[in-house]
Amino acid sequence: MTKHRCGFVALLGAPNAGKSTLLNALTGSKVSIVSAKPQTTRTRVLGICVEGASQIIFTDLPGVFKPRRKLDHAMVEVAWGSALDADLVLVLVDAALPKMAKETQAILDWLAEQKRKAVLVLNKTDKADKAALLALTQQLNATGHFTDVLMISAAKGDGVGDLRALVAARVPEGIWLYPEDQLTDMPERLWAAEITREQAFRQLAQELPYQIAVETESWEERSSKLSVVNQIIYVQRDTQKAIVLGKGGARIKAIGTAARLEMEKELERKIHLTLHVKVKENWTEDTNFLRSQGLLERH
Ligand SMILES: Nc1nc2c(ncn2[C@@H]2O[C@H](COP(=O)(O)OP(=O)(O)OP(=O)(O)O)[C@@H](O)[C@H]2O)c(=O)[nH]1
Ligand SMILES: [Mg+2]
Repeated sequence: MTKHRCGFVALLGAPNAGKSTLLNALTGSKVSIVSAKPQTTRTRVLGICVEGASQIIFTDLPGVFKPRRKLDHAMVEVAWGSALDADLVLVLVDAALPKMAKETQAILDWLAEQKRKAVLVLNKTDKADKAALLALTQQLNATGHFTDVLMISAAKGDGVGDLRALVAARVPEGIWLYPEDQLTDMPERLWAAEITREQAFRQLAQELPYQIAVETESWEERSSKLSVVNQIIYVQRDTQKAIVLGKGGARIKAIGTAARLEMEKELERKIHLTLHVKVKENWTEDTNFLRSQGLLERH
């Protein structure tokens, strides 16, 4: 009989490397939110895949960066902690950048310090210059920290199947921890709050996305075809509230419409979504608030 395998695989990388895009490509589902801005992911997001006799529990993580606020510290701690606990670490590198991100150097230092080997995943190869990609591969390979090097495009799906197959063979033998068809451990209410936050990241400029948190206040199943959802968008100051609302409420309406359409597509049911904006002064430094939002959860 084939032995079952099961293990945790951490996606470690600089902000914006494409970790969440990869998680979604691996699971074939919209599990984790994606935006063009760095520091989109704030918590550990599980994406569970079955490949042959292996159950692979991928953990999408916040990117690692130099933290300033309490929120940042919590994000970075989750990333390093989950990587430490994982059976296997994938280091994701944006190969389309003109030069290696400084955060990637911090990951190389961490691997050296931990005396750990990882799998190097060069992402965004669809956008990378061939000669630069070769030079980057050689530079990273020379560090001696990597057992394998894979080139992928998470956005296009290139190389994602090969990556899943490689990881399936590397996770340790053991019983499966989740039911066969489970995709993530994230509750629907939290996922829906993330979908709205994704729109905030996409539709609001500059620093504002970093001042925002979204919470699902209530979720009511009116029928098998309709859910009524109320969410709060937290900002830190009154001036930010005005920007989120926009002229005549236009901005919040656009955020709500886009988020609702995404929820309806994924959940295959109608959603009545209402968004409220609340000022929660300095919430990014507020331990109790961060804890209440699941942002101070340990790995
Ligand atoms: N061209 C190209 N763009 C990609 C690829 N993978 C991701 N992206 C883009 O890169 C940006 C960041 O993607 P995310 O998946 O949010 O990156 P992340 O590593 O999860 O970022 P954080 O959560 O902020 O740490 C988005 O605009 C993606 O569409 C890829 O293979 N090719
Ligand atoms: Mg992410």
